[in-house]
Amino acid sequence: MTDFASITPRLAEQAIELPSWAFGNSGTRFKVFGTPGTPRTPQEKIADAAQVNKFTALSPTVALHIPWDKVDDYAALRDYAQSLGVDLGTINSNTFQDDDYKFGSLTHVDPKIRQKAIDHHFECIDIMNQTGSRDLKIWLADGTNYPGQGDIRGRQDRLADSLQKIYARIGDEQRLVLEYKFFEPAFYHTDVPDWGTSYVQVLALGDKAMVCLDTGHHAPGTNIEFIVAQLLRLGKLGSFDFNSRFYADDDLIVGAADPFQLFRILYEVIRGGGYGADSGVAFMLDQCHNVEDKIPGQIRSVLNVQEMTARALLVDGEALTAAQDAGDVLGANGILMDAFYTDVRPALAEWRESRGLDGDPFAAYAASGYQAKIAADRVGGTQAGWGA
Ligand code: PSV
Ligand code: MN
Ligand code: MN
Repeated sequence: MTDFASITPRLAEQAIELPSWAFGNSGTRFKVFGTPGTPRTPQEKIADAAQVNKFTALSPTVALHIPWDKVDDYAALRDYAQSLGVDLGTINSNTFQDDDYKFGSLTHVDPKIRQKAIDHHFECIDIMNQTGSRDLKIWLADGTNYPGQGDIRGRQDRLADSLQKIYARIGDEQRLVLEYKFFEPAFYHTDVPDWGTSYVQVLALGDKAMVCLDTGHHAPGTNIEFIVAQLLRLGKLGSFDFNSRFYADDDLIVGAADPFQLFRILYEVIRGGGYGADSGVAFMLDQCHNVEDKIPGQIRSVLNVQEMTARALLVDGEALTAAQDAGDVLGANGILMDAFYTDVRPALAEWRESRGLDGDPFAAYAASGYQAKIAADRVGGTQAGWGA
């Protein structure tokens, strides 16, 4: 197996973008539980995200969601973020909370509503120009509930047309990333249900359009690492939304439900050249913390990604290829499993300390007093939440 010291330069390259919405209250259709200290403004969400980076050095950027994170002055918001040691990242559009979008947004049969959704994306691109963001991420709730409800082929054509118009505004240094999800809120068909649909749509747009893979957006049993390998092969894997699922789009802490799956995904990312700042593959979290504290939830998440990345980097690639080529089925499997079963936590703690960080970021945050301070300070106002 590769030794830990040799992988630390690669670990130092790791950057995982945090979603602003992870810091707000969220829940299910049954109940949204509030947490003392929950941010009331985009600035407070960014301040909380900066805490995650302060203790882990893993999360230098924060993704915004428009209009949830709408402000008057985005340049000032960027300055504020930078003053806290982080930067603004991906801009996420939102075409799923307006009555006009009941029967679709970019796919809607009414050209006026399609144009409204396209204009919203133009606004997002204007914001990207002020925040210096590279990626516009589009996730669509568009779809139908009943067979016959809509013309699924016509909707695909309208989607292509709408995306074309948005793509035409994407700057030279910017990208459009199209996320897929197999169901919910539409239950019969979704207009971008799978990686193949996202792929054909972005392929038609051009080089600056890529696929976003959200780990929670697949049917049970899907081999996600195969999709990773295929998209990297095709040069179209733009970004990840990391989270965990047990049942559907649970948005739980990445690596919590199935660390082995996360390891397998990260192994394919590294093997396929998708790891590191120059790879063009962005790592993001897309999570909600319904019952746990949000900042520790995000700290645990980035540490889970770091731990599984370290294990994936430990795989002895040469020995694995040799075993594969020799048809040594169990030998090859054993090489992968040896890396997966390695507890990298002590080595990571030591490495963190050598970089001036606390060896246990989770405990260091708990001891910092920040949680009690925000609970005391943030009284009054409306707490920000998913959909606020
Ligand atoms: C809805 O499924 C969703 O979780 C998508 O994954 C988006 O990335 C996210 O919301 C934010 O829009
Ligand atoms: Mn997502
Ligand atoms: Mn989702």
